[in-house]
Amino acid sequence: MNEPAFRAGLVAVIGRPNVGKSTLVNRMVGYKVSIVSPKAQTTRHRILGIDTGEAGQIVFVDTPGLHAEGKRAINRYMNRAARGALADVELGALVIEAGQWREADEAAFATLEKTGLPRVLIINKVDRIRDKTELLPFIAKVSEGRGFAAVFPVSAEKGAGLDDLRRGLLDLLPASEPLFGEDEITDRSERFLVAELIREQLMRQLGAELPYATAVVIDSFKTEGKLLRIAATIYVERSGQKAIVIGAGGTRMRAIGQAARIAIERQFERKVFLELWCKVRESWSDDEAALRGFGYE
Ligand code: GDP
Ligand code: K
Ligand code: MG
Repeated sequence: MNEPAFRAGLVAVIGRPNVGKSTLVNRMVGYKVSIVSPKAQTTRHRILGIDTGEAGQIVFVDTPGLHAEGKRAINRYMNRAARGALADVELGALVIEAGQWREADEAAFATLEKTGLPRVLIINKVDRIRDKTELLPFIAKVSEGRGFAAVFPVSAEKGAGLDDLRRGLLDLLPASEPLFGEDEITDRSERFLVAELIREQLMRQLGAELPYATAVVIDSFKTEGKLLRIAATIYVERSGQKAIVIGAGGTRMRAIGQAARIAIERQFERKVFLELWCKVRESWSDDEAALRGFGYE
């Protein structure tokens, strides 16, 4: 008998904010390629996460959740990134939360359906369902008439159901040579990942609204022997926001810097020296030139 063919292809991971798309992609590739927080719009870019095994290579395309067509340039950028992720992929994976099908899930489904791509449903956060007998009727209800080629209940956080997911996705991908090198994990640079790890702390440590007014730019990134020496600037839109990011006597800035440094050290397995600045760039999130300068293009 012939060896089963190696399979490979791109899978767009879409869904409303906070269903766990980035957590899932990180878990599948075994590396943090995409930052995670309990806030919507944590993911701003289209990011590849590459999962290579014996049987094939799944290239996950993590996306910002689709938003109502916002007025601000950053929202248009994120929507372009989310829609662009649906171009040139083999498969669309809609991620939802166990037990929930909201209007925003319906909207994400409609976007996926319009592409005409083969699609699967990933039901994440099954760890939250105490009574597992509720899961089967839920699966039946949400998959009814929606044309999913397969349905996968998983917990990205607990790592449940992920082997079945991997096998199931590979079954739906074409026989193909690998699209990326075996040891490639993402299409993003180390500089980008560092900027994102700093932004992750802003998402987590700042209050409800402020994270959306922040962007992070890496000013310098140097390897000095075993040390990684990084200088970065956090941009905000107004001076009042700068005062909040810095905090009384610089306490908040120090806490952000320390948590980011620890995260970067863990991810890159080296000692890190991180110097953080905070600057105002008026209304950067609605300024196309500023956005390009900050890496949103
Ligand atoms: P995204 O906006 O869809 O990319 O969602 P994130 O990956 O940023 O996750 C949003 C929140 O859901 C975070 O607080 C995650 O820790 C949490 N989360 C993700 N996956 C799971 C899961 O399987 N179970 C539970 N209980 N929480 C999860
Ligand atoms: K999130
Ligand atoms: Mg995300």
